[in-house]
Formats: sequence, structure tokens, C-alpha cells
Amino acid sequence: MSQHSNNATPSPSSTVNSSELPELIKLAASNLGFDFAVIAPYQPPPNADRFPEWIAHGYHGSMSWMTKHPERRMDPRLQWPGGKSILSVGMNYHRPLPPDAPNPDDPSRGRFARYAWGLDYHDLILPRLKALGRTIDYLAGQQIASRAYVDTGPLLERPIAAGAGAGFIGKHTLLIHWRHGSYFLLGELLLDKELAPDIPKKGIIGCGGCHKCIDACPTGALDDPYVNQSNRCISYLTIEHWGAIPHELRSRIGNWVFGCDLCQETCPYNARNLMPTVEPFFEPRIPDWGVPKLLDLMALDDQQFRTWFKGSPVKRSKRRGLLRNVAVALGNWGSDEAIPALAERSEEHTSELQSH
Ligand code: B12
Repeated sequence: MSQHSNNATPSPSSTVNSSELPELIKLAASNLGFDFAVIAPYQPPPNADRFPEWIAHGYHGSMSWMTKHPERRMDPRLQWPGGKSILSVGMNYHRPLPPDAPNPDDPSRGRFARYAWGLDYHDLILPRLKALGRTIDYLAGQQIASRAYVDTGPLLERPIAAGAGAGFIGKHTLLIHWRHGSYFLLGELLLDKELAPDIPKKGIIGCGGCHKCIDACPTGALDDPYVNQSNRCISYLTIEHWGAIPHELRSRIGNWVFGCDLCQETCPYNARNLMPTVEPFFEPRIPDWGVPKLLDLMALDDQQFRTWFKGSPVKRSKRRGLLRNVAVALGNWGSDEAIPALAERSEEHTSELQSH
């Protein structure tokens, strides 16, 4: 969460009519590189009451931070009583693969989720949201208090965006936008300004009878549609979970070493010709289009890890988390070629790496 304040707010030459303000704000969001922007009412989003159920089932696994302030997560009025509306924005990170990209299913290579191929989206979206806040001050001709979030606080970001018509929530629980599919990230600006909320369109087809994402999930994390049993989700296991990965799930992780996109890759809404991002932040920095060789990953020392993943979301798992995942993927490859690399690293006394 971050707060912005500026003392000298310049005013536009002519006063903006308050009924024009929402459209101008959306235009400003687009100028700042956001692919869509919607205005949500300042109230609990649809299905917020399902959140305590999710926690009660223990689906959050070891993400204990998810259990803090459930009432605030469900109701933005409790998170920041000063707000009156929510501007929800999306930024597309879709990069189509060139024909000569290595085969991502090659078991000797490790796969990184697409959102992590470039730089950390928090470092892109938060400053842009703050810039948007300053533009809104200018357009409104007054300073409007605001709070910016990019999964940096207790908000149900997808239900908020869906409740304002940005798209619909799929059976894999991701938000699907009619034009951008699901390869985008969300951010919010909570504003101390009443703005007319967007109303979701009626008659959205949604997922219908499709269950491709459910079938594609090797760990069964989506067995119950519209609910992610995170404690089984490969994304959780490889990014958020510290310590040992449950034995029975290791072989199902395949060659994913940071995050997972299987439920998104099989989604028909992502199979269309999606608009590619032109944002340099999302330019792939991980070698070989996010599927480098597992042996190269296992060979990374501290310094090389820092060089490879400078400014990248992969820093979140730290080297020991990444190498734990690489050890699992090497096990799944099952080639003799992996043995010397594993033997060498097993001398490192980080408990995760040794045991995996
Ligand atoms: C915790 C978290 C995770 C956890 C848990 C995921 C989860 N589904 O909850 C883990 C680590 C597994 C994870 C993985 C990923 N994440 Co994540 N994650 C979050 C985070 C921080 C909180 C999500 C949350 O509140 N979960 C709690 C559950 C209960 O909420 P929910 O899934 O939104 O569920 C709501 C609806 O599904 C609905 N609902 C529930 N049941 C039912 C039933 C019916 C019938 C209906 C209609 C609705 C419904 O009600 C729920 C609200 O109470 C958000 C940021 C944020 N603050 O929102 C990012 C966020 C959701 N993640 C994001 C991304 C990109 C990912 C990954 C794609 C990354 C990757 N490639 O590895 C995967 C996708 C995995 C998946 N299928 O969900 C993006 C999603 C963007 C989008 N297009 O939707 C977000 C919004 C971050 C961001 N700022 O952009 N993530």
C-alpha cells in the first residue's frame, strides 16, 4: 500500500464536469499504459463472503499473512475508511513465443511462469498508479487522497475488478477480460472521491461447461471450480511455500520451477490472438523464453543468482527456494546427467536443497 500527497495541484484550464471525470480518468489510465480501468463501488465485492470459507478449509497453506484482517480484505471500507470509490486497473503481460523458442515441455529445462519473465510488476504498476493519482488531482482540480495497491494489502483484487465489469472470474479463479484473456495483472487506487461505478454487463457467457483448466491442473488444485486449493497449486508450492514440498506432489510439478501457467495456457479465452504487451518491463530476461536448462539453474551461485534475477519477481523465492524447485524438476527429468549437479549441491547445508 502507498499513499500519495502533493501540495501544489495545478488545475486544468477549464473545469472538468464531474460526470466527465470517470471517462477522463480511464483515458489517463490508458495513457499511463494500463490496458483497462474500471470504477468499483466502495463496498464488499461479489462473493467476498466466500473468503472465510477458503481460510477455514486451510487452502491458504502456509501463507499465514492471508489470515490477517479478514474483515478488511472483505470490505474496503474497513481497510481505509477515507475512501469513496475504487479505480481498478489491469496491465497485460502477454508475450507470444517466437517459433524458435525451446520446447517448454522439454524435461531437461525449467519453466518460469510468464508474469516472471521480465521485471517485477510491482515496481512498474505502483509508480504508475501514483502518477495516475496525481493526474486525477489535476483533472478534478483538487487534491484527492488515495491509496495504491498491487497485491500489497488486504483486498480481494479480482472480485473488485469483476464487480465493476472488467471481466469475469473463471473456474481457475483468475479474472478473464474479454480482450486480454487472463494474462494481466491488477492494481487499485482507492480514492476519496465519489465516482459513478461501472456496472457489469448482463448475460456474460463465462466458462459455461468448459473444464479445461481443471483437467490441466496436475495437482488437483482446481478440483472444486472457482476455488483454488492453494496448498496444492504449483504456483504456491514453488513460490510461496517454504520448506519441504509434499512428496506426493513432487512428481506432478513436472518442470515448473517458479509459478505455473497450466490453467491459463489451456483456457480458450487465452487461445485467441491476444494483444501482445509492448511494455519493456515485461521483456523476457530469463534465458530461452523462460525455459533455461535445469543444469544451468542448478549451477547458479549466490552472485550469479543475483545477476540473473536482478529486479525480477524470482527474487521472492530466494536462491534456496529456486534450487529446491530445480532439484524437484531434476528428479522428474530422471536423467543420469543430473546426478553430478545434484551431488555437488547436496553439500550445501540448506535444509530444503539437501532433502529434495
Ligand atoms: C494469494 C494469491 C495467490 C495464491 C492463491 C491463489 C488464489 N486463487 O487465491 C497463489 C500463490 C496460489 C497464487 C497463484 C497465482 N496468482 Co496470485 N494472488 C494472490 C493474492 C495475493 C490474493 C488472492 C486471494 O485473495 N485469494 C483468496 C481467494 C478466496 O480469493 P479469490 O481466489 O480471488 O476467490 C474469489 C472468487 O474466486 C470468488 N469465488 C469463490 N468461490 C466461488 C464460487 C463461484 C461459483 C463463484 C462465481 C465465485 C467464487 O470468491 C472469492 C472471494 O471471496 C492476489 C492479489 C490480491 N490481493 O487479490 C494475487 C493474484 C490473484 N494472483 C495473480 C496471479 C497472476 C497469479 C498466478 C497466475 C501466478 C502464476 N503464474 O504462477 C497464479 C494463478 C493460480 C490460480 N489459478 O489462482 C493475479 C491475478 C490476475 C488475474 N488475471 O486474475 C493477482 C490478482 C495479483 C495481481 N495484483 O495481479 N496467487
